[in-house]
Amino acid sequence: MPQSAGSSATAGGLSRSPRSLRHLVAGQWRSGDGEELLDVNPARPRETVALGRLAQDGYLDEAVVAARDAFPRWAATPHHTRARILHRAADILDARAEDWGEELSWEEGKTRAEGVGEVRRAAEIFRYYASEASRPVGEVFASPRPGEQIHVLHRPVGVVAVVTPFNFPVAIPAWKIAPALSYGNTVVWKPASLVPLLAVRLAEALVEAGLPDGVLSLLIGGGPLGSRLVEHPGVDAVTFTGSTSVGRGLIAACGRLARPVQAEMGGKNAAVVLAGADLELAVAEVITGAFRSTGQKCTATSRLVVEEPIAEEFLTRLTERVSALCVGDPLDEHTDMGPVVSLEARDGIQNAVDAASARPGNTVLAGGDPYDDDRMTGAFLPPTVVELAGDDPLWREELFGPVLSVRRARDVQHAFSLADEGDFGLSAAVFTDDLRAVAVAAEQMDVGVLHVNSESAGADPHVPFGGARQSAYGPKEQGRSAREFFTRTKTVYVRPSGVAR
Ligand code: UN1
Repeated sequence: MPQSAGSSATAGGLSRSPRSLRHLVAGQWRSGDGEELLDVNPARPRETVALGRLAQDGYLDEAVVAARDAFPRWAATPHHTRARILHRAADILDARAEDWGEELSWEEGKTRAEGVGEVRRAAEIFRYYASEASRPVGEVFASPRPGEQIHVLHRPVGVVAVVTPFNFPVAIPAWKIAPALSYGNTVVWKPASLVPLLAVRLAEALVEAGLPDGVLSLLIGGGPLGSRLVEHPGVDAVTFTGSTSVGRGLIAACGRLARPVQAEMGGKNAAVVLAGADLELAVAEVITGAFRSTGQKCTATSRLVVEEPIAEEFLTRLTERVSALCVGDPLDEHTDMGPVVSLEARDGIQNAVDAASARPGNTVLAGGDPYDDDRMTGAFLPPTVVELAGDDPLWREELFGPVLSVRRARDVQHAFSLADEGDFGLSAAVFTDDLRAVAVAAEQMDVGVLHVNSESAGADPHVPFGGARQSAYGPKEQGRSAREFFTRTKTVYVRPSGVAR
């Protein structure tokens, strides 16, 4: 039985009294006196999760000045000291994972298990980058001139503006802020105003861990504040994850300023199920990829390509399982899928599904219609699968919700070319045990991340993450690639005087 949003008013263990939002500016917690900000539960939009005011204008300048002042000291702080703070922050995140994970679920709408898992994931990311600080900080090259050495040093960039999305309120900030700090940069961070509470929690963890004043500032605000931060004259580099349209605007602004920018943007990621694949495994992974986090991941599986000989059987098994998913209060332990982040997001996605199902030849295999029970007051959408007659806006446009579009392929080559259609190239999943097909996928598919026999989402902290084509701009995130963005090289020619030439 699907769970209804109203059936579990007491779900979860924490008090439901609204939390207070605050900004961290130059080492001080401030309440802000911009417009009022109401942070609501997407499952019950009349319930307030947190309350506060947007950052006022002067906060931005103060935060950037504090970050500039703190930079030389932080960059010169021994890496072990920086690493100790990151480790302590990781321990605090782990210790609070249950409570903060629950708040995350309450605020963002992903299930409680996913919320807790995300806080723990952020702790792992902090640990990884704490250790990263002990790795080599440069390379030594031979010189064509006798007696000389050429040293390439990696130095921090300076003040980094961090702009993060709503869908991973803690993990995405962690994989930007942790490397920024570990390599000796200071940070001014503007999270999505839809998930400000978890941003406050992460900043609290870092303050409690002993981060010096000014090294991190947190400003809660809307898009205009983000633009002013990105273009602020005191900022040296910008890292962004979010929508393609906002990302392109930031990239253009940074281009005008000749400012380094790293942007992770949209995806329209395909799962390709080939004849001969383990269908049980593929069904389970496609469902996880498409509907976990209510499909709100840039890496979510939003397209399915299935090879003709197994299409009927695969789609039957898939739709049966999708229709049985429990959609409801994310804090209820039986819930498989919570709401999307807001009523506006819900309506936009539903409109796109309605338009697609009205186009001739397209068939809704699961979901498709909005709820008419008590879930209709929340940002709930049913998990939806639509088989398309051919190319279609639903095949190309990122909806960022629980919608999977399907096409059938004549053969392996056709399957890979369908999967590569469109402007994005973030991730893909291929289900097969055929080594030749795996080799072709690895060689030909134009994506930044490829999974074989696992869902299209997921990113480990120690390996590069990022997309091809319109999905990303600038250096990749995570692993050693993070160093490329969060440091700049200085090439030092060292020639002792008196060397015979
Ligand atoms: C994941 O697949 O677990 O915004 C992480 C996003 C991506 C992160 C995906 N930058 O969804």
